[in-house]
Amino acid sequence: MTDTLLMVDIQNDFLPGGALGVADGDAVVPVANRLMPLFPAVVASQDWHPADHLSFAEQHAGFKPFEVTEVDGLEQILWPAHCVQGSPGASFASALNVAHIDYVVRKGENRRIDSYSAFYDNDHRHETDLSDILRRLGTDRLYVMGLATDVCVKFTVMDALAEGFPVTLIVDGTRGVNMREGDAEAAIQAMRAAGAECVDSTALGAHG
Ligand code: VGL
Ligand code: ZN
Repeated sequence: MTDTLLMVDIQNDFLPGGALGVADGDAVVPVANRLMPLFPAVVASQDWHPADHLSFAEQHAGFKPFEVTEVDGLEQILWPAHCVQGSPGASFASALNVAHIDYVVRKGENRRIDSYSAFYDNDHRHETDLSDILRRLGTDRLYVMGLATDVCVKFTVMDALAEGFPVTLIVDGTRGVNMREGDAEAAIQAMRAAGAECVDSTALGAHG
């Protein structure tokens, strides 16, 4: 039985003080560092945008961060510029033990479309290598943690379940953007309703 740990977007820009800082986001780093050695395989996703990505508010005259518009007919939340390819903010959290990461999956590289899920872009047109990697590893269950609960973690978990991977969400290994109060809690409930098992990291020991 192979359990794979998937760490979603644990990058400097999503930590407090970062370009799109998530409150208490740095709290997931020690959880990740404790869990990685317990898993036979560790995959990390990395939000990886070109500097002119159309999810950035600054690319849309008259719009401010966290306002909503449309890009190519698809609703787009406008974010502060973040995770620009090669920038320090796009690097994995400085305190993250990156030596334990076996595979990195980058997403959000196409200027015209955002990619919350680590599997697909938001229009489900382009697929990353994540499914292939998980199948090659023989993944029987995917353990998911990271940032942010109500954005990239949620979309990744929903796609993982749709791809047929049983999912365990490591709840204390996630933190949310909470654009509206309660978003992260609602996201956890939605993931649970879709079939994800929810656990606390302290319940996890060594994994085959
Ligand atoms: C994310 C907003 C924009 C995330 C990425 O990783 O949750 N959120 N890009
Ligand atoms: Zn992004």
